[in-house]
Amino acid sequence: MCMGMFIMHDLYIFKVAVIGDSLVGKTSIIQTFTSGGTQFSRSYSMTSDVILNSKDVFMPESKDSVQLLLYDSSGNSLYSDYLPKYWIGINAIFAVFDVTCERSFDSVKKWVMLARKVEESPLAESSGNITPLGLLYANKVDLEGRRKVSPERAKTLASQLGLAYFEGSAKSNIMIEEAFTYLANEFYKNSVEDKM
Ligand SMILES: Nc1nc2c(ncn2[C@@H]2O[C@H](COP(=O)(O)OP(=O)(O)O)[C@@H](O)[C@H]2O)c(=O)[nH]1
Ligand SMILES: [Mg+2]
Repeated sequence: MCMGMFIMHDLYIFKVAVIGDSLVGKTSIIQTFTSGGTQFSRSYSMTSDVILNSKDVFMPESKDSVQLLLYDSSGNSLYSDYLPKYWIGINAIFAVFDVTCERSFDSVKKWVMLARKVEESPLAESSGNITPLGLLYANKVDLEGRRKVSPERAKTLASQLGLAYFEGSAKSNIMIEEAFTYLANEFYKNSVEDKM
């Protein structure tokens, strides 16, 4: 046996809460992302409020992998006590709104605060959570003629909330891969730095 030829690669587990109003396209975004490419993906139904999806993202330089666990929530559960339980220990927020729906944009702050409240709870601290990464994703830009929320306003909100900003479309597969890859890379960089 030639043990010297064997190189261990690490797997990093990364929990992402996908949040936003009902109908903004959360499930579509996750489906577009997980069904694309060659990496393995899975979906588990947790409750009627939460579906867990997973997909591995390969880090080409180190050959490590980041396993993204994407928590998809049904928008009606904003007032549910149940949903935040699944967010304990999240590493990132993926906040979504629909550019054709002003109200979904107005809700972003509420969702982000709710997710961060969980993150700041004693339970979250005991799980060793650090300030999560996050991004704001403006969905449905394929419906440009019906757009109600300008990129400028959305970018301003993102920076107020400390979130990176992406805009695109689950339907037309625009900036979906890029958004998740951004989060996976940032998380991976932080994790590797923490280990050193
Ligand atoms: N035109 C357009 N429709 C979209 C897009 N993403 C989602 N939808 C549609 O919006 C509706 C709600 O999507 P869904 O993923 O169920 O939203 P969720 O409630 O946030 O999970 C569905 O009819 C989707 O087909 C998009 O990028 N463009
Ligand atoms: Mg959904």
